[in-house]
Amino acid sequence: MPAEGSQAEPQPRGAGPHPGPAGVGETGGGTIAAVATAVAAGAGSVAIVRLSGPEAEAIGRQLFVAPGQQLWESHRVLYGHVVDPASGERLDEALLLLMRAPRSFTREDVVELHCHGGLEAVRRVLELVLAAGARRAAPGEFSQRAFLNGRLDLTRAEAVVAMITARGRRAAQLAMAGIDGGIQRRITALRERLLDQLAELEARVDFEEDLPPLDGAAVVAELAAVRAELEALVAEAHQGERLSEGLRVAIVGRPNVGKSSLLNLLSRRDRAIVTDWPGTTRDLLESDLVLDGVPLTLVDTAGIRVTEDPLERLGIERSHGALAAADGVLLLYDLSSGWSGDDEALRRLVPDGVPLLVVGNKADLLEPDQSSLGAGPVGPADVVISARSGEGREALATLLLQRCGLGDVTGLQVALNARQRDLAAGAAAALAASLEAAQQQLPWDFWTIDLRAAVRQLGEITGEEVSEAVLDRVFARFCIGK
Ligand SMILES: Nc1nc2c(ncn2[C@@H]2O[C@H](COP(=O)(O)OP(=O)(O)OP(=O)(O)O)[C@@H](O)[C@H]2O)c(=O)[nH]1
Ligand SMILES: [Mg+2]
Repeated sequence: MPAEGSQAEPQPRGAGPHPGPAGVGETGGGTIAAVATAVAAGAGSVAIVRLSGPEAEAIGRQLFVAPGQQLWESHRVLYGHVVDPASGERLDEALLLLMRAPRSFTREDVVELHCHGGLEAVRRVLELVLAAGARRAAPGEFSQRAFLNGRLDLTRAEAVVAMITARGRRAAQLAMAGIDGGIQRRITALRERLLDQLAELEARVDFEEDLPPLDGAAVVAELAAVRAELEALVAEAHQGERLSEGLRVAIVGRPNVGKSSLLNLLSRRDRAIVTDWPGTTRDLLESDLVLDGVPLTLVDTAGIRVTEDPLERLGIERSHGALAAADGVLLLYDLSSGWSGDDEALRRLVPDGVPLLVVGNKADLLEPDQSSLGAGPVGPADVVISARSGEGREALATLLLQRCGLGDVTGLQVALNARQRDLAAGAAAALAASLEAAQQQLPWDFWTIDLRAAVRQLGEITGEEVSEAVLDRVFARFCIGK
């Protein structure tokens, strides 16, 4: 396992990569290069071309001209120009950062060329680097090298991807916990507890007579405790997944109750057309926003009613579709006209199991003495708001996230991704089978079969026990340049 701070560990230059974990082969080899930053026309002030491998420095020296007495030292920034050695043409003004092995992300020699952003200069610099002998990096190949060279475990590498793709503050915080090794430490600790039990059991299989008797109840208790922790991690992973992927929330209600106004209020911009004509919204309108750190796709829908207008009818059909596809529903009604049979009928349209929040809107139109909940015409609102004045926005946000199971995620320390979650669930199931063997008082070696399977699956999470094919699949999901 990579020890924290192992970057600084002394190692002779050019000693080559550390051996990877058992059973894992090397990737293509050679020196790889890619653009490490997002590339877009006319955008981004800086773009980075990154090289890693034995030829990185030589290629850098070939293409980069640093004026004056600047020294080519590791971890020092050089100023200069990228120059085409064939034509002498200056392609860009740039900075060059050299990080010699093993003090780099990949533990190989790394050179970064910090060029100007945009498309053209960076594209030409990359082509020059490739012409000078580097090979185009495959997706995730830098991270794969870092992993194979023992710089980081698999969970840390995957957490970097989670950070890059995080859409909200809470998802980013969880990604950071993974980068810090939160997942690796939790899983490794559980795996070691299982290995301790496995060692005890296997010793008894071979040398029962020579050893003190094994306390079967203590083994069972320990396996059950690890299993419970794994199941908790699996449950939390679902929360984490929703935090990173975001929720799809549909706003539904009768015409004119203020759905589009609510979309505008929550997205803090004038996204949807609002008029006092019932039947204004005809099509689904989506808005991506972040509510209390959680990414949300809010869907405004056409007000649902019986109508002869064919266009409006099509819109209403789509409203029904949005209801079916939602992770959560805001059912809006107009407090000033009260809760009606039509609103009740709409509530019954919300599929079972979909979190629903009944929202009373236009609170600003209520008389002060009408504003308490449950009093007659005010209706069954879970929360009362005014999309016009903004009153009740915070309460609605809090309650919506609560209903969707994301109310209190401050206790969430780490979140496994889908791959890690499936393995943790598999390990928990294997432990259940092992406990079953214990319950039936089968001989020790029956306990160990599933216990060994559980240990292997946890090892696959951190990358200690993982096949090359699995690794290739994991890193192929990374972006190029990472
Ligand atoms: N007083 C008051 N008026 C509101 C409030 N919210 C919306 N309105 C008004 O109600 C009318 C309808 O608002 P919309 O947001 O277009 O309603 P909608 O539910 O999207 O309507 P459809 O698209 O036709 O289904 C507009 O005149 C809004 O200004 C509110 O909180 N208070
Ligand atoms: Mg509308």
